[in-house]
Amino acid sequence: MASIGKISKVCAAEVLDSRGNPTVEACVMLEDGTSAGALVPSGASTGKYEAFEKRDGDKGRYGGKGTLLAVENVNTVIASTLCGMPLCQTAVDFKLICADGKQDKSNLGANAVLAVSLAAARAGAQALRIPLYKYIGGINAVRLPVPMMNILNGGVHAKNDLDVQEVMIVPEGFDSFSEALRAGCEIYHTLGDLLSRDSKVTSVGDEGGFAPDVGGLEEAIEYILTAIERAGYSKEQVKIAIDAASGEWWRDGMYYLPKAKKQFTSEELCAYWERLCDSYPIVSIEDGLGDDDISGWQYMTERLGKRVALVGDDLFVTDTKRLKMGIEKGIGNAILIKPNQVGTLSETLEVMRLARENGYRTVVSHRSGDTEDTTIADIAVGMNAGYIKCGAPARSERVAKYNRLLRIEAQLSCGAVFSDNGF
Ligand code: 2PG
Ligand code: MG
Repeated sequence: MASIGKISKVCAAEVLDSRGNPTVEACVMLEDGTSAGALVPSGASTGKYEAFEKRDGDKGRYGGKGTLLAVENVNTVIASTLCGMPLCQTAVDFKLICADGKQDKSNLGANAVLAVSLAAARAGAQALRIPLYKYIGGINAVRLPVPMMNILNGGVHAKNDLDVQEVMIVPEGFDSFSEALRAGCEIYHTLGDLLSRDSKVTSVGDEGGFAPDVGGLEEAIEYILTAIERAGYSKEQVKIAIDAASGEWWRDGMYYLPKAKKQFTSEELCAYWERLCDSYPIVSIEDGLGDDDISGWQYMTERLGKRVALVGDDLFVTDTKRLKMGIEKGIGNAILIKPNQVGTLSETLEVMRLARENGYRTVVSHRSGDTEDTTIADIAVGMNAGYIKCGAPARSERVAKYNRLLRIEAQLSCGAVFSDNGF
């Protein structure tokens, strides 16, 4: 039987993400010759409690965004910490956490740490000759996630007039992942046709969704609903989700929408979300309020928590302590999972387990600056997450995740389960 040997080499290099910014690619090699790599993504609307992403700060190189320091940390400190130890994921991640020593991983950089953590997992799976999702979840890893496809971009991801960052379709009323994905692609293409018919721009934002000027969120949703219908699907099959990323609007206890030039209190913003849910088939609102507006989140959860998923992204930052705080205070009912918000695979899986035990739904997510790395697809299946958010079916760094899920579905064959419970 195949077994996992000791780590013989750890190294890294600076490569590029989908915005042309540097990021870290790490490689872990084992004594038996197994070798695997992983790349880390990078966010734009980052929460203030996220783990620290190390950048060189040298303005003469990539505007200060170089990752040579993080790469150097992998090639020196991390390599000497891990080389010679047997590859056990939790032990590797524990050593990484200790080698950094800071809660936010600001010594070595969460980008350095995560690249190695994910590469170690890939090497482990490869050594055992099993797919990564099985390495993560064993024989329980059978559920394909419902894709939450961000087909209309705004906020800091696009230079249009929409303040809300993401308007997504959620094709959950289908028998299989591939049929759900097909519906999502057809709706995306139909939306493009509708926009160009109305002489709107069909250029795309960072996550591949269209980024037209639409005169507000309601109009954006109306366009999408028309696209769903024109593509031959119903509102029962395909729902709507939004990521407000409202932390970007929060200043001195108020929400200031920079593009619409409107301002709201927490209660007014909640009332707005409620009206929106009354009018449209919305199943999920992510970061409907900001990460420090805890009393606002309590109010929003009381008001809306029974009818929609209230997803904490910047609120929980994939962090066990933040989620525990949320559970205690009764805020939100779902958590976005981004491995680079916390820095290791083990911590990512731990927060997913905590969420499950406490009835919070999990949505595994890409970042707006992403790469060809598809690890999040395997995490979603390995942990039976239920949902994945990885952008529009456009741009290879997004499509790579969908393609990986198509391959996993084919591999699982009739053993594949597609989410049947819906938000
Ligand atoms: C989000 C993400 C991904 P970013 O807010 O959910 O869609 O954006 O990576 O810029 O934080
Ligand atoms: Mg978000």
